Amino acid sequence: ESHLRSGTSRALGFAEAPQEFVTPPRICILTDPTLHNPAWRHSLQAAPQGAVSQHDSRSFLRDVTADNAPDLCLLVLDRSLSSPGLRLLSELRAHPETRHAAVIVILPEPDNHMAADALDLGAGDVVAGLFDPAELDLRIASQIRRKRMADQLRSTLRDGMRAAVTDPLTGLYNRRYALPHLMRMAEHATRNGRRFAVMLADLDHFKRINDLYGHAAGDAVLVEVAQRLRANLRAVDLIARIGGEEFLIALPDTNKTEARVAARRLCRMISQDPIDVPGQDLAVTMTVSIGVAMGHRPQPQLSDPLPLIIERLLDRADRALYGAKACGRNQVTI
Ligand code: GH3
Ligand code: MG
Ligand code: MG
Ligand code: MG
Repeated sequence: ESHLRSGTSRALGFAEAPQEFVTPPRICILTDPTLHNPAWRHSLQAAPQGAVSQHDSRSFLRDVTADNAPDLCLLVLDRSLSSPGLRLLSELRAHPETRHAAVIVILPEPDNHMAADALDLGAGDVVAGLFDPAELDLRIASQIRRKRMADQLRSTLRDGMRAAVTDPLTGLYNRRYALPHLMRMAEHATRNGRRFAVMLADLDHFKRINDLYGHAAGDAVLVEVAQRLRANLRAVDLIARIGGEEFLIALPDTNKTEARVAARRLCRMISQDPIDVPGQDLAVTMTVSIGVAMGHRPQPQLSDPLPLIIERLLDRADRALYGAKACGRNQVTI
């Protein structure tokens, strides 16, 4: 018992091991208040402060937030609590703030069944019975190292995925994101018998901006136009830059009248205030033409494949846009 006690205290003390981590690791010891094993209770109470904190497992998941999300959970299980303990492990895996935490399960004595269950449920490591304190130090450090590497990989992937679906100039979504999203919107509308609207918005005589004031001025205008369009749509609406000066906008749960009102408002928001061109003491008045097509409420049994529905929808919006251009620009055709 004394071996266990001193081992735990030292391991959790982290006198040397965690120096390698730039951001101090956050370690949570999760125990059940009814834990029967007196050795554990004693040694855990001696656990040092700092990044290490001890929690009643029942309140921990209720209280954990992004700010105190752990890098590592030491889940101290008593044999008599095996099944709630393992349930807690599943809950750690399901909770958004603990999903990526490393977990080391500590068993009071070797138990192959429980160890296998714990590993199966996502524990990174299992320690049982009496153990060498230095070894627990190393196991903890190793789990944290792996967890930190996984964090880095996840964030790199997230950045990469965001970059892959974002237009770098305006920050809007790009075509690669927009089309599958539109497909999901159409599917949702079909399933729920709702209408939705698709708009293609194209700046009028945009080429002149480039020709008269240069490409950088054109870029600045595109950024401001994107900003105005986004600011005048709902959060549920999709807006993407799908061409040089062409934007795709999709409005779920929107009927024809509402779509017309929304499109006209967008036209007005672009034309009513001139756009400053940075570094040129100049403001240009831009206008936009918008073609709108309505997503119909299809008869489920007669409905065509989604990609075909989307293609036709965009085709109708494009023809409407052409109509708006032909009728003099700065207007909506629906
Ligand atoms: P219309 O009213 O018929 O749409 O006329 P327009 O001049 O807007 O249309 P056109 O398609 O002839 O010209 C679009 C121009 O947009 C041509 C291209 O140089 C410019 N363009 C495309 N992408 C960018 C960009 O990222 N930055 C800048 N500055 N210009 C761009
Ligand atoms: Mg054009
Ligand atoms: Mg244009
Ligand atoms: Mg165009």
